[in-house]
Amino acid sequence: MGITPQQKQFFDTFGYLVLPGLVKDQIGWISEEFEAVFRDRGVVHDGSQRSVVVPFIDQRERLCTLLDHPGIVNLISSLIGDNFNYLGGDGNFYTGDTRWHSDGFHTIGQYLKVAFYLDPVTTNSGCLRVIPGSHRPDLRDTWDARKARESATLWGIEQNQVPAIPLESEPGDVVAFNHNLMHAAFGGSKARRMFTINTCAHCETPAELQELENFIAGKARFWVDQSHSELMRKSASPQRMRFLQQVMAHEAHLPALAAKARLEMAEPARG
Ligand SMILES: O=C(O)CCC(=O)C(=O)O
Repeated sequence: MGITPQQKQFFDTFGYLVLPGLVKDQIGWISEEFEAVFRDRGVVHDGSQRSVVVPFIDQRERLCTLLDHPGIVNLISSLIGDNFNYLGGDGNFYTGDTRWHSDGFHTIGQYLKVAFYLDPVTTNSGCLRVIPGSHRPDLRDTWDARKARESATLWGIEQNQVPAIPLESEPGDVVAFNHNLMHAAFGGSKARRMFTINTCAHCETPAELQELENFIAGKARFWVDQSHSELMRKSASPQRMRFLQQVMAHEAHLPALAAKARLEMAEPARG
């Protein structure tokens, strides 16, 4: 149950792929578990700003099993290779618009986000919009699409008028995209439920490992000492452990960075 060569080619060319209904059969318990994470943590989302939990699927044993889901594992493996790294992810109640951005920019390695929207979302009610091709490193410095946040100055249009593809989705659909891809969302509710699984290709070279360690260092802003929860690791089968091991071996620098962040920040980051 992998993806077709054409879907892989589409992803490489445009930077994203939508799999309609990939987890449709499981969406009932996934939504219940989503709510349980926030309830257990005592997070009351009042709609004034984004509420976020990092790492997310790690918080509940059943959600951890999404990393064992054949459809999800096949999707990620088909896009970035076997033995990919699970990097954590976030669970969110989004509030309103998300301005144009990419999730960093990697010229080394392959970084992939898998997103699950738990409410129906359309073009003007908060679905993810993407600028196809904006993930390409060779275009980064020559194509102004990466400056979409400056649309008013550059092109005299609001951010929600920037030409883009809206990835409208129903609960149970899965949206995968390259971290480099420019994305945004407009017109969503003040309690838009969405969570992600972040991954990267298994690192083979010193430069790729350094990039991985840099990515892990960025987690300090969430005040976490490790990338995965103990629950995620303790409940892992040997099959799942393949996705955890390289990250576990390369996060020794994180606790000191998180300790520093706790001293310097009033609260963990919200994104
Ligand atoms: O759904 C949204 O509002 C934005 C999602 C996003 O920016 C992300 O996951 O990086």
